[in-house]
Amino acid sequence: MSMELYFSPLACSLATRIALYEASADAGFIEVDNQSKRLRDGSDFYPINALGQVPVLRTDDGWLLKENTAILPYVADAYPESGLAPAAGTAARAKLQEWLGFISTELHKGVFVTLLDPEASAEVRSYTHQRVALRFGVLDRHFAEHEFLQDGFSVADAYLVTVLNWAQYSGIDLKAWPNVKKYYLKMAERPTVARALAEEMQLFAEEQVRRKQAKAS
Ligand SMILES: N[C@@H](CCC(=O)N[C@@H](CS)C(=O)NCC(=O)O)C(=O)O
Repeated sequence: MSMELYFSPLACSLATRIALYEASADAGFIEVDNQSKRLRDGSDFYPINALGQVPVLRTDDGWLLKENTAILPYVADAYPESGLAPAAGTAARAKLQEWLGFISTELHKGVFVTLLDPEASAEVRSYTHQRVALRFGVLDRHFAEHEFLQDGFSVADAYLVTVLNWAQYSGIDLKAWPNVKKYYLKMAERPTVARALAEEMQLFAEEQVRRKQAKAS
């Protein structure tokens, strides 16, 4: 049985798609409508994740794994030849976890979730925008001297390019952090990332059409 990823177009689950492409994994992809919490066959997503959130990975042994910070290293370890994570138990692996934690809590949840939420008030938005400079400054200084988050492309880069892709929809102009911008543009050109982004842009557009049709009917 191959791995299956429950995903929503352009959501954070894109990071795992990128990792699976990097690993040339034989994986399946199951689309979740994050508004209706339904799969394309109409079935309910909540039994898969009681929080109604993607990503969820069904492993090749058939059990379900949630949380980006758990799924991404799991995929890397399942395909060690892909070099997507340093070996477990090393300092480099601990640093990978540090980056994953930073991306998940300080960027994904700490900044982007609020800025992407159409229901967030102007006050909340303005407060969140104040948190951006410190966090993006950390990244900008890192990318002034490094091509990737670690020695080579890792699952942390897959996650980072996924959240940086939301900047354009969040009122964050990457121009203020030129090294981050350069990194994002370079990562977006990487073949696995470019493929994942193009596929999910198309799926996102199709999802918008379906939602419009459902509203009109
Ligand atoms: N703690 C989870 C959060 C995942 C998450 O925020 N997923 C978003 C998409 S990027 C989602 O499914 N949101 C829909 C919802 O919360 O209803 C993780 O890090 O994996």
